Amino acid sequence: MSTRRDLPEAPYLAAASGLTSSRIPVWFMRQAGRSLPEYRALRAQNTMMEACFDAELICEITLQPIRRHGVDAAILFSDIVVPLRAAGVDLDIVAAVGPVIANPVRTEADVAVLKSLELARIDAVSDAVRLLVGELGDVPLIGFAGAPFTLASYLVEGGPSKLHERTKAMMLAQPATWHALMEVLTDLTIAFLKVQLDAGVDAVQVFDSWAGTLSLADYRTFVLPHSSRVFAGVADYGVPMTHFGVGTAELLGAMAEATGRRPKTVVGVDWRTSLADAATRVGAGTALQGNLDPVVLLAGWPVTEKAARAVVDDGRRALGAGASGHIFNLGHGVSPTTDPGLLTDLVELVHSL
Ligand code: 1CP
Repeated sequence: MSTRRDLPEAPYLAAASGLTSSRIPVWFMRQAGRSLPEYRALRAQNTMMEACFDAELICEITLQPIRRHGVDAAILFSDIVVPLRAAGVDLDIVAAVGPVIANPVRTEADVAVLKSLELARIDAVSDAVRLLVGELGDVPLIGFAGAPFTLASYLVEGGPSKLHERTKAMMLAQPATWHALMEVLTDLTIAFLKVQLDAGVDAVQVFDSWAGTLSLADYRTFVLPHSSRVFAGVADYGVPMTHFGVGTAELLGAMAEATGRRPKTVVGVDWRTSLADAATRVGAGTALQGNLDPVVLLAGWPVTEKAARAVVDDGRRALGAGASGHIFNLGHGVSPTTDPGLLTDLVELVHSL
């Protein structure tokens, strides 16, 4: 384990740790990426996969939104499928589509093949983290991984999906195969987070973006034990850990449970649930992150300003309801068509409140 930076003044780390911060911290999921012209210029010369396995490019793309927006945290530029690729799964990230898996995982035999996978070192990722820790000054760096369910959804469907039908069918009809797959993915997720933590990231976020497709009962039976193992597997590092998903109103309590409700845990909330309501759902002592609807930014500044002020007010109510901190974010990622100037203005506004 490497020595980590000590950033006691960083508002993001303070809010995530339940301490008083000097201002409301703000960062944006997908802040690095297609909304930025400087990102599109770099990507025109490199495929997404090339970028994800090149330390200099990872570093540059991670820094772009820091320079431009003055956000309170950087998120490592990578993707949730990078550890699968590094372990030898044949996949690509296709422009305007997302991850596409050459041989989707549908049977017990397919899972058996995955079992032999092991995450070796991912030098580009560790080198990039070390470079970034040197470049970022007092801005914390968030590492991340996909949660086992969301990774499984790409592997089983073969690519992006709305209803996750094959994934849920496997889960319900072949529970032994399902749990075997989730075991493998849990190990891979822990290993990918450790690569980043050992190289020096200051916090981690686990993206279970598509868990909201499940009922609470199915989440508890088929997902929670595995996601809990992810958080338990990296808890010893003692850094803030965030658990995020979309459409998870009914799952927020269980998602908080998966973090182990250790000190320094954060639950991400989308725009469908008020932060005050989320605070009662997750239980006292957990910080909340969110939750401006990313589509609001497409409606222009006056609408964005009003909605952002409402999120900040809601965050204050959440603190009153027991949340240990509030980190301002969108309820999901920045839409590629967002005017980046509005994101910069939004950071300034939240910092002024
Ligand atoms: O700020 C950042 O962009 C950080 C880097 C980052 C992160 C945290 C990327 C780069 N991807 C992710 C996580 C990720 N990847 C998630 C979880 C977060 C979320 O819900 O948004 C998911 C579900 C993916 C899978 C993925 N990769 C998608 C979604 C597809 C779908 O199912 O709808 C897409 C479009 C990608 C490609 C991708 N990843 C990242 C970028 C910048 C891009 C676009 C690549 C390009 O065409 O330039």
